Amino acid sequence: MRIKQTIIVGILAALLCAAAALSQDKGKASQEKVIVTLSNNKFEPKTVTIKAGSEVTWENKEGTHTVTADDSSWNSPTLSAGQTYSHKFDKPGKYPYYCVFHGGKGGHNMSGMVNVTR
Ligand SMILES: [Cu+2]
Repeated sequence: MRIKQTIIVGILAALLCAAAALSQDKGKASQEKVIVTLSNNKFEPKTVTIKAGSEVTWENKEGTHTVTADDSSWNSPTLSAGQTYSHKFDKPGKYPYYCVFHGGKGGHNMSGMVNVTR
């Protein structure tokens, strides 16, 4: 009986370790790289939430667009289809942005939001 119990406890402990390792990997993956796609004429997803120190990459699928911060603190060049732009967010906060051709400040038309958490 004792041996059986020991084996069962051992198996349960191993399963718990595996589950913990898996959930850690998931957290890391979502923290490292977030992709937002640009198409005519929207950002998808419109809002992303990331941890401070993470990088967002915008991939332009079609048309001509920009990724421009509402406060102009960061700004992509004009992106043609197939081009990408990346920006790293070190400080927690809300970072609204827009496309200068199809959107405007304050969430107008082609616009998006990056929420950066600790
Ligand atoms: Cu645009």
